[in-house]
Amino acid sequence: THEITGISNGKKQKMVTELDEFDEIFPELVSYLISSGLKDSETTDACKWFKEVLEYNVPHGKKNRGMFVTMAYKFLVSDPKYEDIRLARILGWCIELLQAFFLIADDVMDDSYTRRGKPCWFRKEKVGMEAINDSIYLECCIYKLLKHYIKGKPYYIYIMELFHEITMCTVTGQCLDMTVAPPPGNIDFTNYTEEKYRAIVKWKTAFYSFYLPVAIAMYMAEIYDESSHDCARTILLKMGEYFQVQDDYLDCYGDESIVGKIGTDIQDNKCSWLVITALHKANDEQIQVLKANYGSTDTEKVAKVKQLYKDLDLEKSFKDFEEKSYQEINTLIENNSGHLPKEMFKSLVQKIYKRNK
Ligand code: DMA
Ligand code: MG
Ligand code: MG
Ligand code: MG
Repeated sequence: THEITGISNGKKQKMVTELDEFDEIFPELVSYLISSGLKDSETTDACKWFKEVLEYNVPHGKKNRGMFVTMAYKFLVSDPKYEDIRLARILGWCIELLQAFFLIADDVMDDSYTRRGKPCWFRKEKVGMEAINDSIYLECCIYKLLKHYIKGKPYYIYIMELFHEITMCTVTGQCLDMTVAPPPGNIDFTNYTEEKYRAIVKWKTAFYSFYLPVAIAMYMAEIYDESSHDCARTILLKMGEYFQVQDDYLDCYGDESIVGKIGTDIQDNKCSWLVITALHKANDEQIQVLKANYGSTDTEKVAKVKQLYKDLDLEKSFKDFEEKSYQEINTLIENNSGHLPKEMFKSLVQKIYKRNK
């Protein structure tokens, strides 16, 4: 398939992976995005800055979302043309741009320190609140690329509208995430319910991380019918929920050098899967401990919350949740795929099951 292994002169050659092919396109997109502004001496300085914004913030993640487009497309079209695979990769980069746009803002809102093993963009001395404009710049790049590469294709308008709609979903989710938390010093867990949690993660994560890449591939394959999109959405939103629970778990239990970010959910008073589960398992006394220590940057308070998580054996709860979700997702795939290939959904789950980053 896309991996080329060759033995020549008794030496094993380097395999060209889908990730390599995906990465190879990025520099070309950067040149295109900044070239017009570079030609005008008035905007040269901004374009030089934007080049750095793109290079620092866009290409260094796991790139799961970006690569999901090509992965899904290959399942949907039996003999894809090279040129269409290339477009699938470019649209994958558009998702990576959307992600970078949200992450820059998310790190400001969450008061985070690191991202992908480096300081958050707004933490860089020369950047600061300019990060807000840079984040908006990255969003603009999506539409510039769509226009340049797919205008004229029958699916152009569908994919453009999809990006608009999914952006709206994600900002809605980010708003829920921010507004569920009461003001500091006034801890009140009444809003921290499972229903509320499900709503937050569906809107802030599941739409853009899972439905978006597959829906793009479906449009490219000229699958426009509502019922197929409904089938896909049902399965993919469930995967997205599972993915955000993993993210919440890794915020506290992940290895920083592997996940590339320092957790801040306890300090930020987040309605995280861990705190929801803790509230569910805790006795009255433990709930008091949680109330007294959650949502503070004080390292001793953070340590008390982590100790409580340990006492409640949330690691075990998470492992159980992971197994249960995996089963549920597979059942959904079996029963809800409609005319879509089950293998496409299964290979997406395999990419995230038991992930540690
Ligand atoms: C992130 O949720 C959601 C979006 C839309 C960026 P989060 O704050 O838990 O993400 P992270 O843990 O990567 O900061
Ligand atoms: Mg965050
Ligand atoms: Mg956040
Ligand atoms: Mg997180």
